[in-house]
This record gives sequence, C-alpha cells and structure tokens, in this order.
Amino acid sequence: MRCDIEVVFVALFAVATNLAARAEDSLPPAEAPFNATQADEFQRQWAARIGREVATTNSVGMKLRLLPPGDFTMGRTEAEFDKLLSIIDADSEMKKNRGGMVTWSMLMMPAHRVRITKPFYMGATEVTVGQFRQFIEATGYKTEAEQGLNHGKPYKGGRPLSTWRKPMAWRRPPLRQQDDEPVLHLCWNDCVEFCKWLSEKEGREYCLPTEAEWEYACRAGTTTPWHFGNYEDVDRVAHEYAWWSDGAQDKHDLPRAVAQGEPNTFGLYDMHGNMWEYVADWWHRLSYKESPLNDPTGLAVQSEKNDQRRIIRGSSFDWGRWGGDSAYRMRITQRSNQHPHMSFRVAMRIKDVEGVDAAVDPDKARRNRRRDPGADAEQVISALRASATKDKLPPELTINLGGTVNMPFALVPAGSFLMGSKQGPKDERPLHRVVISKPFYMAKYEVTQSQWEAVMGKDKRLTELASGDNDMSGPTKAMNSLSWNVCQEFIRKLKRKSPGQNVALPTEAQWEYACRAGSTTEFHFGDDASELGEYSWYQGNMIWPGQPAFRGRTFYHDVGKKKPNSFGLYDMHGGVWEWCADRYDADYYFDSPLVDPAGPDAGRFRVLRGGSWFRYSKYARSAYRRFFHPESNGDGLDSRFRMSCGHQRR
Ligand SMILES: [Ca+2]
Ligand SMILES: [Ca+2]
Repeated sequence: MRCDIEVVFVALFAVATNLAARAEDSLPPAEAPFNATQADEFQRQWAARIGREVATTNSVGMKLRLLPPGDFTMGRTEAEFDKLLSIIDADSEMKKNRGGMVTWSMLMMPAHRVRITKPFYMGATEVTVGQFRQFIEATGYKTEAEQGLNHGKPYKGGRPLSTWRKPMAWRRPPLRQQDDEPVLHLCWNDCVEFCKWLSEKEGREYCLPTEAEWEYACRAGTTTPWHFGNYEDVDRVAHEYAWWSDGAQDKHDLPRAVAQGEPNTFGLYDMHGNMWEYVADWWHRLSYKESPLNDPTGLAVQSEKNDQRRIIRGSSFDWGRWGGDSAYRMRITQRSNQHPHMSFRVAMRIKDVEGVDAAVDPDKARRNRRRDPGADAEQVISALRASATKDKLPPELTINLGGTVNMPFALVPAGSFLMGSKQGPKDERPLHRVVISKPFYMAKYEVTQSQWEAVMGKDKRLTELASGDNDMSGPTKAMNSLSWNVCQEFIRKLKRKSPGQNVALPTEAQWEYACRAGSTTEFHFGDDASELGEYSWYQGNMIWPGQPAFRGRTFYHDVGKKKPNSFGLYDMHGGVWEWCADRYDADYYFDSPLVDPAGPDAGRFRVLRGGSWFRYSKYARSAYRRFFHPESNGDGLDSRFRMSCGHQRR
C-alpha cells in the first residue's frame, strides 16, 4: 500500500513537471523589485524550465546558485544620491570628504535599466583556498605573485600596511589560512586561469561574471543600497550579512571563512564585504552612459593607454559600508597582487539554454526620430530674422582684465545646425536642428591661469596648482580643477570688471554650435580621429605625469598651441573639459526647443563638453556630453575643467 502511494506521488510529480514545462514558453524575466519569496519562485521556475537544480555543487566542492534572467536598475539612482548627500551633510566627519564621495558617485551614474537575458549559475561564495589549491595541485600553476611578476611591491612607499601582507602570495606563511577561507593575493589573470582550468576539467564554461551580472546577483531583486537594507538599516543588520570594518564590527585584519553570514535572497554569501571580487569588465568611469540595455559587458577593450584596470565589487574585510553597497565600483589593475583584499567568485554559463527576449528600449523611437525641419524651414528663417541685428559686428572682441592680461573672443554668427549625433551614446540622440538666433562671442581659449589671477587674485587654487611638481602651473595654461559653482564666482567678478558685457558660460547648444563651426562631422575638422593630434591634446598625444622618462616635459599644455577651428576657437576638442551653463538631462534632446535651447529647468548635474588631454578621442567628439555635480571640481587627473566664456551682446 505504502509502495502504491509512492508511485502515485511520483506520477503526480511527473505531471506537475510537465505542466511546468509546457508553461515554459512564457516564463518572464525576474523583474526587480522582487522579494525573497518571489526570488525563490523565479529560481525554481527557471530551474524546472531548463531541467536543472537551483543549487548545485561542482567537482571542486564549490556551491553554485541558479539565477533567473532578469531586469534591474544598475547603478546609483538620483534619489539614492540625494539621500547619500543628506547623510554626508549631517555628519561632520563625512563632510570633510564630501567632494570625493560626490565625485565617485558620478561614476556609478546614470542608473540605467539592464536586462540579463539568460539564466546562469553564480558561485554561492567567494572561491576558497581549498578550491584554489585543487587547481594548483592539478596544474602546477604559479600565480603571478609566485612568479615574481609583480610581486612584493609595498602598498605605500616602503611601508607595508600590516606584516601578514608579506610575502604576498596566496599560500605562504605567516598567513595560515584555512581551506574554507577565501583565497587572496590573486590578480585578475590568476582568477581567469582558474576559470579556464575548471572549464576544461568539467567541460562547462566558467568565467568571471560581468559587472552587470555581479550587481544583478548582489541586488537579488532589491532596490536598496545594500541587499539587506537601506542606510538606516546598516548599523542594525549589516553584521548579520557582511564582514567588513565598519560600524558595530571592529576593524578586521583578515577575511573570514566564506558563508558565515546570511545569504541574500538568491542564496549568495558575502556579496557585501569579506573580499572585493574581480569581475570580467575593463574599468572605465564613463561606461554607464553608453551601457547597452541587454547583457552589457563593459568596454570591449581597455579604456586608456596602458590602463589595465579591471573592476572590483562589494568591498572587503578591511573596508566599510561606503565601498560595499550594491552599486559601488572600484578598480584595480589586472596584474596587481599588492593588495590583499581581492578575490573572486565564478559564474557558470549554461550551454544551449533559451533565456528571455532582449528588452526593447522604450524610448528607441523617440531617440532615433529625426526632427529636422531643414535650414530653410519657415520657423528657422523667422527665428533668425526676428533677432537679426543691423550692426556690423567686429570679428573679434577683447576684454581687458587689467594690465596686459586680456581675454580675446571670436565672433560666432547666428545660424542653425544639427545638434547631437545619430550613432553616438543615447543622450546624443536624436540628431535635431537647433537655431542659435543671435550672434555671440566665444572665448578663443580655455580660461588661463593669468586670466584667473587677474579676475580672482592669487587665490588658493592658483597657489595649490603652483605648489606641486606636476607641471600644472603656468600663466598660459588652462585654469583647472574648477567646479561649476566656482566658475559662477569667476563670472560674477568678471562682470564687475567688464560692465556692459553679458558674460556667461555658453549654453550647451552654443558650445556645440561653436565647436562644430559649420561642420557636421565627428570633429570640427572631419571624421578621422587620427588627425585629432593636430587640433587637440588628448589621450593619443598625452604624457603620463610622474613618468621619470618624461621629467621636465610638459603634459599640461599652454592653451592655443594646436590648430583652431574655422571660427578661430582653440582646444574645443581635448585640453580640458569645459563647463556649460545647462543642467544635464539625458533625454533633453527629445523635446528641446528649436530656438536657443538653454537646458532643462531641473536637474542635479551640469554639462561638460569636449573631452580632455587625459581622454580617448571619442570623448573629444563635438557631440559628446558629460555631466558632473556642480560642486565637484574634478576626479583626479581626469577633470581639468576649462571655462569658456560666452559673450552675449545685449
Ligand atoms: Ca565579497
Ligand atoms: Ca577643451
């Protein structure tokens, strides 16, 4: 009898499985936000669909969890950014580092929707010493540290941060790790070699997760900064999930064994804390703006000359909450082994499995719609006619700032042009006609340090530039490291110095119109980026600061040394990034006005244009848009802002 019941049960189970199999065709992606129960349901549904288990253990004893295809918002949202700012402002200690935190937040923005289209397995834990040892024993592989390739370099100067960090190979004493602790002192290349070995061993595909997969796995349906909660929850519950040096926890010198805390709702441990985890993607701070909607993999190639940095995620035992939230991005060279707190977890691809359809950008139609009435359209002609001036304007204008210091301007005639691009990042589309109804004067150069001094006096900014041995200082070098707000101070004082002149930052439309100077190509001189060096200081002809071979050579250049555009404006491409007056809105071009657009009325960030001496040619393109917080004065060597003064005749 008992036997019969079992038979019936098995038969019923088989029916149920078939039903599930028949419903497979319409299985939806896991669309965040979703809760723990729903996460579990998604995982079980997808396991049934592909005929696999949610939890599996592989040949090296590594536990893996099946993750469903899904949709989520990647990166730091503006609401979260605002909340972070309010927390910073309420804390006198944090406030000291406000600029740094604001700047770093920019690198996680804009938040953007991402779809992971295929189910995949993710290591439930970081890779352990015991698992990594199996790889070493089977292959005799020596990590890069053991090979001495980049080994034993101190963290800072000659001072190791703690004694156990030497020697810095994964298995050497004095650090005696247990087999269930995460392996450390690996570099990205070592992690990839482990994945290759495991793939060959099992005939499956193991790899590092993409950055998007990592964040999706970490969030597990949550939309809070950490998968366990919000800012106000950290002190109360973080210790249950995360091993880090923060809050109620003491400072930790070591990681702990994996899976000691609570998992997230996908069943993954230590996504926050314990060890930073390498992901597959190359590092680049501006990649989110161009991130595709489906299965983003980051940039296909390294971002800058000799930049071998990869992204790491999730913070570590010796860091804290502010590096450990789901959106937080950090980077480290793929060859490094001098930092002890990097490890990894694997992703496992599932062969021959159907996922969900690629998501369709809901704004695609608007983004690609061409709205060009033509240069001869009635509304274009009438806008130009309405503000036409009878005065014959001189081609140049000079504001004297005192003594021999002048600020020369070039006349930019009224006209219309096509703003944006057809193929560039989303925020450059649609390509659309804009009328600049009035002629204006644009500063021929990025604002120089002598101009700055003439208007602002020898202020702290100038003194700081002059104090370093980094070659940033010089009377005809661009003033740099300026926030948008500081530019406004400069303009206020400049207006007092030159009454009757309506000086301002150019609008974004004025900037692009002035840069293009009649061209419709990627750059004002054409489409060929290989010619950019004749017109611009950019990544292709920059010299790294601090390189002994380049001692005594200039890498912050005088303005106006390259060829101008046909309006007579210099360094519109490259040199330093240039603030515009407008607020930034990625979708502004959908509906911006035809005549003299001045940016959206609301928004937290301001626009920058033109790329910099430190950036690839694509950022120097006439259409490229960047945003930054108006208080922020730069993010390291990348952002040396110039201010270009539009000069509007009354
Ligand atoms: Ca971790
Ligand atoms: Ca520039």
